[in-house]
Amino acid sequence: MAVMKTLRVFPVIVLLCGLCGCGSTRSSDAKTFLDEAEKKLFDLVLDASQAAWVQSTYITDDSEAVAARANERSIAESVRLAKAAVQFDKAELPADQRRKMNLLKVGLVLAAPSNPAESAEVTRLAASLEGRYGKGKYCPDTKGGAEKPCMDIAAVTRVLATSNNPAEILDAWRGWHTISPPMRKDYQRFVELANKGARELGFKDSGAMWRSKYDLTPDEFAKEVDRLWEQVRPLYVSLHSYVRWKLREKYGASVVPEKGPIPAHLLGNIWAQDWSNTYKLVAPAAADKGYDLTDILKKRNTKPLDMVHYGESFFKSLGFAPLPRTFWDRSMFIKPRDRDVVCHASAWDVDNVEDLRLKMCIDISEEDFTTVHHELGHSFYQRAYNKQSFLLRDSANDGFHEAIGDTIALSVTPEYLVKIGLLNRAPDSSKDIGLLLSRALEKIAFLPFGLMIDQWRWRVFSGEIPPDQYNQAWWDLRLKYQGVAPPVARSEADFDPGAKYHVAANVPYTRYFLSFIMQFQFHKALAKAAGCPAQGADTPLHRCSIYDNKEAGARLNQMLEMGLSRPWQDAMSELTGQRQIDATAILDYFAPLQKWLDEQNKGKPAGW
Ligand code: X8Z
Ligand code: ZN
Repeated sequence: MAVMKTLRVFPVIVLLCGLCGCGSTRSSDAKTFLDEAEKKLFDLVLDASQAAWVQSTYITDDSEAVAARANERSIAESVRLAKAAVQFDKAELPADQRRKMNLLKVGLVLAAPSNPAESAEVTRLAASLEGRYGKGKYCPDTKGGAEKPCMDIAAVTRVLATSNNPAEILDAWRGWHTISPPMRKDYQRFVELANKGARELGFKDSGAMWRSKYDLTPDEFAKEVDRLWEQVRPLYVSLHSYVRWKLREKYGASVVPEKGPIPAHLLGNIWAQDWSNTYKLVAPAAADKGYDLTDILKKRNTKPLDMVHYGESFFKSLGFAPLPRTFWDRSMFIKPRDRDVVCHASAWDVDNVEDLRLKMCIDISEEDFTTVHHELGHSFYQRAYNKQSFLLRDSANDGFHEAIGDTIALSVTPEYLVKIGLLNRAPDSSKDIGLLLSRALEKIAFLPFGLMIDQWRWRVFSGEIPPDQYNQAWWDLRLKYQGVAPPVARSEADFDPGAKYHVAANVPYTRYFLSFIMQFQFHKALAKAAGCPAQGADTPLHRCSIYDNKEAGARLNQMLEMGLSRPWQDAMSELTGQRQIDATAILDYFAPLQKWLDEQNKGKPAGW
């Protein structure tokens, strides 16, 4: 799908040299080629994005077909352009031209094969898989009993987040996983065709194409990811052991094992990717965090639009200009009553200039308060780089795009909530462990999930996981990385990966793993710019908010404005002084919690 820049595909352009194989070595030819390309790309992406917006906010067979065709046009042209760029491979080009030529080759998330029938087929499959996810509902079989309403993702999410009844939770978990078996055949075909397209562009497979965008080789990148996981794994294992113990106390020894994996439905989230909703179950009385933002927002009768205004105000306080009028006119903040939409939150940059939009079915909760900040991070990034030339209007790497709004959300501290009038008094430092535990249930719990999705997909694309092992391999990886197990037996009649949006919608996922690590590097650097440590040695990072600090805002903006114009290592260095993604910042942030967890876990089993 050609939508928010992070999901964007580069469409294309008239080929100056066609595919005749004639090599040009002149930088002036290259410049003409790139200029023309960027001009045409602009229109094609606009077409595809407008169609995709209608598709996602009004799912019908027709909107799907229209969007698939627009996407096909843009992808087919992108592929031709990427191939045509080869003619400049031997030319000595200025660094910016060389960079753009390379971006044409690695910029696609989906490469369609050049065969027109296959190109149409793969884009139709992409649209239909996402549509199926968007329409997904679990309709309980009432077997002649009282009728129960069908549950969409919002209803399923609510049960997982709030119910204390294991049978009810299990029913919702099992029910949501019935939306995806019908996707299995299409997904398998999609993988075949996507690989064919990627191979035509010279990549080993689609996964290798995804890994080629990080200013490193695909293999180097895979190693980086492994290195980062090794850095954070011990903290995850400590959290896992602690939470398993607490859940065992709550649900009993017959439901939660002493040593083995945690049943995946008990962690407060349908994918067990964010454990925040278990906070009330696992926080010891002496370590509560002192307030509940969901309760506060609900008691104040906060509306979805107010949630977006809170987010925008934060960015304005840093010195960013308000969002344009069209953002408020064209966004979708509430789930419409009369039609199917893709509720999964996303931020759109429809014209790649200033037609910014948010698409979200906002619920009044702390989780969605954070998600609004996440999405607006995309929006302010998109606007910050809109002065770059077209091919460079994107984040330094896709993890950066995901990290900006989350970095801001790390500044949603108790002290900040007091400042904006949502809280009367900030809890004192005796509540620090509660605050950190709550953050860890969101940030540390996510890490192995953020990693395993593409470990699965990379192997699916490479063929290491064949179609008849899709589901088994999925659960093997969930066990290996997350230490969770399915609550009921699974088989190859199931297709559990398809019950996650990003698999159905073909959105790469390693970006979130990177983001969850980088956002702590960014937060630390911005806190320093804002002078937080100067507030005294007793102002730890989890109490530091950069709200209202123009110096921090300016530093952030410097990095955002760079867009994709330089290797991500340069952008990272601009803000943090570091040239590596590095987990030291996240580990430092949670160091007091690690110590506390070690004490709690004494004498208890670790690992699974
Ligand atoms: O998909 C998202 C955002 C949109 S880019 C809401 N996230 C991942 C997910 O929901 O699985 C944010 C955190 C991880
Ligand atoms: Zn995002």
